[in-house]
Amino acid sequence: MRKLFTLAFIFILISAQSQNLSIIPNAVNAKYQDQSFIFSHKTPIYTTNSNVLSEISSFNHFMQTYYGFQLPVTQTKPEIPNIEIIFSKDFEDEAYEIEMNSQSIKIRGQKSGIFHGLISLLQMLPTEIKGTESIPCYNINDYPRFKWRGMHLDVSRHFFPKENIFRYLDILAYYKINTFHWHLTDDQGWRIEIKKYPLLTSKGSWRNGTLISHASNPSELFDSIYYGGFYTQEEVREVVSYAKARHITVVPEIEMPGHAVAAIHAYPYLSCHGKDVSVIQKWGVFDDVFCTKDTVFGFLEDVLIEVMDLFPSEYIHVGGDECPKVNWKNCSVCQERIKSENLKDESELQSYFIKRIETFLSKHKRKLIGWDEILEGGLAPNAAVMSWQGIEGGIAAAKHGNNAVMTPGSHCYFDHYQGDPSNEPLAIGGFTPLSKVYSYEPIPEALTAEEGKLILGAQANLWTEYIKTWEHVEYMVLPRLCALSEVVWSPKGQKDYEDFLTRLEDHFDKFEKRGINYAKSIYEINTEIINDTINHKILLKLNQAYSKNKIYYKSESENSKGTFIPYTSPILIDKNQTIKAETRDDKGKVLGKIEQSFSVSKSTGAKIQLTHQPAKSYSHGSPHTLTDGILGRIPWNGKEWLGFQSHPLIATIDLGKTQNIEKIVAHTLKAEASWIHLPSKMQIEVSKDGKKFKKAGELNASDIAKSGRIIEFHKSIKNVRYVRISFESIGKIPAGKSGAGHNAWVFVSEIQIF
Ligand code: TNX
Repeated sequence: MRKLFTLAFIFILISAQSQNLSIIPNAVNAKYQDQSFIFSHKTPIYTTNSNVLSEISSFNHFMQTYYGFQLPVTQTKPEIPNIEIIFSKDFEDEAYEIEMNSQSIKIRGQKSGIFHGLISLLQMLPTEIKGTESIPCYNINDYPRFKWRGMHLDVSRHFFPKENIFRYLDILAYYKINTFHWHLTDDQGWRIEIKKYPLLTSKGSWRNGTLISHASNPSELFDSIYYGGFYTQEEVREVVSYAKARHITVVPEIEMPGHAVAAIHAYPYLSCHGKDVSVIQKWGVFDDVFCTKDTVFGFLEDVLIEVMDLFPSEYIHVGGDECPKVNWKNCSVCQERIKSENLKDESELQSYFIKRIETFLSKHKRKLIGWDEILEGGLAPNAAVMSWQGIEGGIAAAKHGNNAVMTPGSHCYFDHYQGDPSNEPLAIGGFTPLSKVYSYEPIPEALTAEEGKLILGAQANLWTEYIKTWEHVEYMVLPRLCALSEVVWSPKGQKDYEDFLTRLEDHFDKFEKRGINYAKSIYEINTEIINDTINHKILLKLNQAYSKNKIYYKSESENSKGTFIPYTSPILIDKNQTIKAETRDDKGKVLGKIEQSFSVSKSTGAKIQLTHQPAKSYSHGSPHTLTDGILGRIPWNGKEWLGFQSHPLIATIDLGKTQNIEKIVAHTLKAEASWIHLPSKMQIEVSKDGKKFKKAGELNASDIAKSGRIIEFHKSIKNVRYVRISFESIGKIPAGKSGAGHNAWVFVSEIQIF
């Protein structure tokens, strides 16, 4: 009987362990084997295939970095339990199999698959290895969903030395990311040595100071630090081979024809006007771009020859984004080119530019990839499109029969906030929390199954305008990269956010132990506004990803500092107040904090109708976002705003009963680098019955320019129940500004009525 009990106990113990497989990205198939493998620093890695020794050595490099020792490698069959690596051509590229029992761990696949299998094994090891560790056995069969699983890094806005890049590549490899998109040139610095043009780095990699205020702040503040740096070709080769050993392809990006000021500073003849320009010290889009004269193509071809020599990648990224056309309009050579090539306009000239470079690359057996603006004026025949402005670029490319990589700003921009901005380091703006990244589906619904095959995969981008330190890079990337890895690797139908979060906790422990920085923003409390429009009131609901922790909150108002009490149900917001809430673990340690202020007016909690819906990606909580008492903050956080690009914002607010009003205040946004402009007109109409409206007044562009982003309309109006407010946009963004030629966005966070 006792024996039976012991057996049952062991069984329960083992079954509990079976929950412990916390591989990210989740494996396609993993079956618990009811036994354990006893692992120690003496566990040998055995193989008879010498062609996989480099994968084993990369694995051992991880072992050294994370655990301080390497496993012995042998080509004679060990007597003791061992890890056996079996090269097998029966597997697709990158696919692998792990077969485990108490005596052996067998990993099979081709070279890349074996590497991924070793990474899965690495993830199965405990955070610390003290002596012998018992590892639950799983049989795993695993392969990727997409072949382009990318992570980008901008080293122009801020420069990071090669040691940092090695660390980055380790993180990428750990999550089975196989493409590193290295953004090497931009207006703020040229970062790759080109032997034929030494001034590119000696002059073009340095700037005389950097913007320290936020780009959305009209009063610009700069430091005066001479800032720069670049990679020698020797260092580039080291990076490429470090990546290769981890089965990562490095795709270099050399920006053209826009984002070229640093190169033009080094060699002024590259622009249309030939004048000296300084390396840019702030963020945005700038008019000085490469001219379309033959000498520029000669220069770019020389540069690309050296680049292709350094990077063996199938694709070479040539940027192609955000190229203002003003200089081309005033340039006789460019205008002559438009005529001689029979082009319609400057957009077609951009297309000519990219096609000419594509022809050059394909002569050298390489493929061109560029940001989705390369669709402007016609897509080059074999070019691949990186869809960043949304998913439309990817859809258009696939419908055209071209390949695409999806990296839409809404889900894949890791320079955006991942938590409440008041708790986060300063970022460019936006709101892309972990859950949003995890929810991303790379194949757009608009594509047929056949077209869907042209989507190579997805990628996240890390632009570094606001990211100066390496710790900050890691903070922005982790844990969002973990979510992305599952999006691009694991089967679509197998995704489960709750399960992912449970696995993620084990990775957090490992980050802590290994000194890898990461964001704990998911411990933060998420706020949800409940609109009780019948009773004309709002309630604040507090949620958290981890129910293990408890939420406490207090309300601060003009007359009270408040005291923390446990949160049990949604909080009534009936006056101006700030709710401060925190999550605490069972020991009382504060894990996450949030602060939310409310400014209450007659419109707070009111019924509201929009004539046109906001753009899908900026419609959080719509339409009550405009009447929830939350005034959008700067820098802007996507979730506090409604964004309109193709339709005007027309909102009709029902105050619930007839009353007198004195003032209307609209909280709008000006963030021109993100294409968000102040409206050009705001019109007010009022009504008693919701049917017949009469105009109460309007503010025009110059009134709005005077008032700035918080637009006030003063007028005493008696007996009003319905108020209709319409905003007009400036239309197309003017030349010289970011997004020129596209429709401007109008963003509004709140309409207050007093
Ligand atoms: C747009 S994404 C850019 C970059 C900026 C980024 C900031 C793209 C092709 N161009 O130059 O750094 O926004 O989020």
